Amino acid sequence: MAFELPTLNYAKTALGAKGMCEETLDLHHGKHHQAYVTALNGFVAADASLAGKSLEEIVMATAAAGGPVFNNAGQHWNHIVFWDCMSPNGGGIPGKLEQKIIEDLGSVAAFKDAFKAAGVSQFGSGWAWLVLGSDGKLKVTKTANGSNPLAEKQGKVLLGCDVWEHAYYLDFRNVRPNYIQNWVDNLANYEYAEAQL
Ligand code: MN3
Repeated sequence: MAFELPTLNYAKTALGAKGMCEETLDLHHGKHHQAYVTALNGFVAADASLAGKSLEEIVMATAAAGGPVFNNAGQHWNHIVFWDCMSPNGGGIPGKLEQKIIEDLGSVAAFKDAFKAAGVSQFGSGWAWLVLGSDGKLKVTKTANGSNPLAEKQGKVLLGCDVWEHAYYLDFRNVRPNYIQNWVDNLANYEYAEAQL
């Protein structure tokens, strides 16, 4: 069965007051993400060894070699997470997650600084992540291009923020630090993150 573009849990106008406009979501979801899905389906149709595999299985199977199948499968997986990691009611951190952040990362401010630093220091395109490591501790990581914590065995993803230019250029122009700051302050769906614990 072919992979499909997921439906957003909110209207494309719903994040405008939070710093992500309708045109950004229109292009990012409807064009960029759709292009990854279309490309991935083309590769699967042309390669019997990929047929019937889940998205996670394709990401894991192609992680070591990299290349176009991995890039498009990784980006499909990353964007499925990304849409769920934002909310029109984003920004508020529920108590259980807040306590875990304080225990493992020092403070909410320290978490936000680390997340912003990860995203800003990702040279070129990539992602910033909040993950639960195999040691049971939260950590902030980053990955390049279409890679992700699944492929790099960094842990279970709680939050993922797209720092490719297409994610922020209409709303924040070239100023990636402001996009990420706004993302952790106003857009991030911490209820989703807490539910992953
Ligand atoms: Mn993207």
